[in-house]
Amino acid sequence: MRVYYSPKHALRDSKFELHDGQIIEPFERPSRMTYILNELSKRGYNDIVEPSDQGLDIVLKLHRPDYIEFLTNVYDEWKMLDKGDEAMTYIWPAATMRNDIIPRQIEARLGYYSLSSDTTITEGTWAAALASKDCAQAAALDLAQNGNDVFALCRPPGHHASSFQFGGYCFINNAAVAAQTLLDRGAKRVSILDVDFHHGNGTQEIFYNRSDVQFLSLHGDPLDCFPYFLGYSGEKGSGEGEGYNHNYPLAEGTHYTKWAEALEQACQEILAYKADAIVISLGVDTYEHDPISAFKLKSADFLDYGRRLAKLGIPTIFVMEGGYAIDDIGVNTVNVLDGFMQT
Ligand code: Q9C
Ligand code: ZN
Repeated sequence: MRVYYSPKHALRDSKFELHDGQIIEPFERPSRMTYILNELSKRGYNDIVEPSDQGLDIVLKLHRPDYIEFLTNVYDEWKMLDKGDEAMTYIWPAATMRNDIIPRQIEARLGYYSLSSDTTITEGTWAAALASKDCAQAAALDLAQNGNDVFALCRPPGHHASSFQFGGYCFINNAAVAAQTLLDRGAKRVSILDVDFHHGNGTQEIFYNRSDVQFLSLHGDPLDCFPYFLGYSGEKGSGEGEGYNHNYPLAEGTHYTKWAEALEQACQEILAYKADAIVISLGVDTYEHDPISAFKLKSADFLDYGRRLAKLGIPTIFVMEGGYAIDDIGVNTVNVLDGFMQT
């Protein structure tokens, strides 16, 4: 299986994250990629390609132009104002205030264009996010042209990024970029299956009223788990998109047997939809030792569900999302790919 990867991910190197009322080293850090690359090489995945610049055309079909312009310029603006090294905010358009105003002040705009305080913006963040998106887009083009299953080793991740908000360590929705690329290259129907521990709120929002993309997500029950305000089972899609959104919220502490039952339901929906291609939002933060998540999957379980995904018999792109148990992130990620390839 070919891997798309860019060393430019390392330009995203934030020094802090707000967590449990403290400032800590971010969970989403560059060394995550080192562990995955080492395991790939150990198991003979040597076809690793750096993508070229894929431009912004596809991105602008998914994200609002003012959001992309904001992300392009925000760090330079921030630095001109002599603030700290990393841009972050303290205010959001709360439900009791107006959300139809885009103020001038920079923290206010950071609040308008974000959904959480866990994601600062550093000097190299936008360059890294663009390179990450290029991995997903080049992988999708490869699949469209050659029919090969591919792995987009994206960092920063993407599934929390909505049409106009960053957060949850995400800026551009890489899985959405992969799906849109496949559609633009002739696919009629694409399923995005999100197996990251967290609900893919951004992906859901982007495609909520469309029928050409089916979105399915297995995740920690948002009553207890980030992103809290989306990902409930009653969210089915709207307008044209009604019936094309499927959420499988699962209780904290869920073990593989229960998780695999939900996966099986999602697989049946994908088959009924007759998807031409599948994008897997591959987060391995479902792992039992993940520091910020609450499922109980063991390393061998990743092999098992890789095999299940292969049985669908549909061309597949894996897009890297979360996973913060860094010592084991390589083994768990490549287990999914190996399980998929063995079948
Ligand atoms: N205590 C992904 O897995 N972090 N994102 C909030 C606050 C949110 C995870 C931490 C977790 C986002 C791609
Ligand atoms: Zn996650």
